[in-house]
Amino acid sequence: MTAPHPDRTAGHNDPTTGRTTSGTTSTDRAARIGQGGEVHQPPDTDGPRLTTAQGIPISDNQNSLRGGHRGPTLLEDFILREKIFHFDHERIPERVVHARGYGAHGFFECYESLSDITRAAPFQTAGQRTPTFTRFSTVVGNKGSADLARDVRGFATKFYTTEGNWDLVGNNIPVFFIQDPIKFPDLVHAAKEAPDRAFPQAATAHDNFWDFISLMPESLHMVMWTMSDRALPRGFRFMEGFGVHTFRLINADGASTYVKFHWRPKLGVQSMLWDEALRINGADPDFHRRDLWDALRRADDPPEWELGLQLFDDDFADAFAFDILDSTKLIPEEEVPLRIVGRLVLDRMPDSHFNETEQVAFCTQNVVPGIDFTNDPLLQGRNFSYLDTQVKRLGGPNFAQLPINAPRCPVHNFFQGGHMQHRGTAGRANYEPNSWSPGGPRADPEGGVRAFAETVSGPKRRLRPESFADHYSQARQFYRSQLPVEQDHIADALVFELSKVEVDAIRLRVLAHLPNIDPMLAARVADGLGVEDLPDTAIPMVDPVDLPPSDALSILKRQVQTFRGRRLGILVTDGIEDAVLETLITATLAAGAVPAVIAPRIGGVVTAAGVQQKAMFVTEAAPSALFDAVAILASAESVADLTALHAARLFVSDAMAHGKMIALTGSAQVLFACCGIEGRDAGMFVLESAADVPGFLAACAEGRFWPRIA
Ligand code: HDE
Repeated sequence: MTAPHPDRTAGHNDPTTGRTTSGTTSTDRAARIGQGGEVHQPPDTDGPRLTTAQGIPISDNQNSLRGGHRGPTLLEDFILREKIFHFDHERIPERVVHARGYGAHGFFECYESLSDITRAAPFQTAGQRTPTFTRFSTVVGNKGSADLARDVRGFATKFYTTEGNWDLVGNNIPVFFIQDPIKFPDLVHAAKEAPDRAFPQAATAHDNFWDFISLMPESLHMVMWTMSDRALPRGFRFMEGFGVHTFRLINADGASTYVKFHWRPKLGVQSMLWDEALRINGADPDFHRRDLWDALRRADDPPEWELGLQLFDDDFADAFAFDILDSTKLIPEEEVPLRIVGRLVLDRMPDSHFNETEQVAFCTQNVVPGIDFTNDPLLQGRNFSYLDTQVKRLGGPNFAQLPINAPRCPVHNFFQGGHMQHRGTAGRANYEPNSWSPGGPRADPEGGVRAFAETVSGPKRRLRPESFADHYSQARQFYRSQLPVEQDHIADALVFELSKVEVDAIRLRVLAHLPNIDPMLAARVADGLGVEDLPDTAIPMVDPVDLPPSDALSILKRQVQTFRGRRLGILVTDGIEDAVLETLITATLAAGAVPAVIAPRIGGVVTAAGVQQKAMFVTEAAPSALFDAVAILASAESVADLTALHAARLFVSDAMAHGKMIALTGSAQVLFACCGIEGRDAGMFVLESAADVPGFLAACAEGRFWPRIA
């Protein structure tokens, strides 16, 4: 990539002042751009020459070709036409789901050789690194929607292995809504905006979605997850990832081991509150992408996940209470613990969002020798869909030749032609077998990818196996594995979503399912909606059973105690003590977190010692929801600057309502009093001197101060 030449970007007419900005090589020329007469710009001496797509040098990038001084623009102006033509075609169809995404390059490092269970290239040697590209996404919203929609997140990783590309296309939730791919278009239609009114976008809080759910009880397990805080991640760096389906690992002898893939974030799983999400979607709709961008610019803090495998055999599969081919079910970690086998590190943003993140084409069918499919019907359906959708999106069959999709190992075949082909077969041999010399590539019976020789038998029918019939037991297990505050959030989310449903019958049909999950949950949601009498409970195909709670399903039971990678918002006024501010900033950085100074004016404040402290945010642009913890450093003489500001009062009352750890100077208590907050709870820390900072930051590592809001 070539950086734009400063002269070329800077030399333009300011439309408001009518004056031309400086920085051009010729003041005379700059003054004349956009004014009368011809402007012949000499080629820049220290930058490349501007050309058309055909490489023809351009003499004037400011004026189109006219007949006469004030005459018509000429059709002959191929430079104008080519530029506009190319602009007109800048967009490609957005993904039909997972349209809004953000990606980064990185690598996978294997901790130990797994050659006894798989011959897959990334798992052969301890310490071996495989380059990767990972794309995170929301599912329902369009490309321009906000990051903190209540939604599932995609977590897709392309491994550029020495034996071809392996795509692990997963989500941050380990189960899926449906059991059969034939229902996928119905699910997505129901979840996206209604076709007549084209709203709501990026939200499932509407009649169509809940109508579908109420008629498809198999979806209720995943609905418990999407109503939980898992659907409101703090950032991509704080999400788990799951391959969802059961796959196979195949070793060099052809032996198969079943596997489920799990990504574990090093920083722990962390989520936002719904009320925070509402604030953030307004204040910073790019909250998640900005978080990843910022993290990658801090060289010392690369986002990292560990890869865990759940490995099991046919005996376990036969004995397990559910069908391992049913994607609406998970295998609790208590039954099959994770074996941690490697780590994924993201270390580089794409040079171009479009070229890489938009054009990356994940296909679940991309498996390498040593990894194989199972008969999970959903996975089989996906194997068709992903290839098909890439042709539509990327315009032809040669998308694997785009740099982001191209394997980083030799590619040889007899494919030819098609849109945008630029890898030709050399010579005459474009078929096989042939008797030419050289005759081109040949199949490798030993080293080539081979399907596991599973025995397949039985009548050809359209049916749903009976082993898929229990739709409620794991939904109940999920709900009952949560801490009370997490259960509250699930109930609140159901009340919110169902309150947006306009048709009573749909709402009641959803309510009819809830007693099968948990009668108390049903009663709470009915109460929250003001429904006096619960409808008759839906009759399950198979009666739900009580499964043991699984701690791994709760975010808070597994919380990682660290402030690393988090953000501290520091609201300041003039006249604050330098030692407190400096220590707070230094200690926050030392904890691996990021301090952000917020002030009533972006120019910042003047400290007690007369130092100008610049601000990163102006108060109105920085609701406390954007930060993991906050500090309010106000001086006695200037605290009135904050009490007068609605945004500052909201900053404080939101921080309290969202259970933030809060530090404050004695003088800042005036601001709290303005918000009706008297006294202090154990999540509030007075910062009178630098010595008070460590205690506060230690508390920040605990996350929220739940007792205040639970
Ligand atoms: Fe997808 N899904 N999906 N999906 N999916 C797509 O492919 C599909 C499913 C997932 O960042 C599409 O390139 C079907 C489960 C992710 O580019 C499409 C079925 C899981 C991404 C498609 C499923 C996923 C997609 C749309 C049911 C978790 C984004 C654009 C049989 C394991 C990848 C595209 C990226 C994208 C089809 C179910 C995850 C239409 C038919 C289950 C992370 O092909």
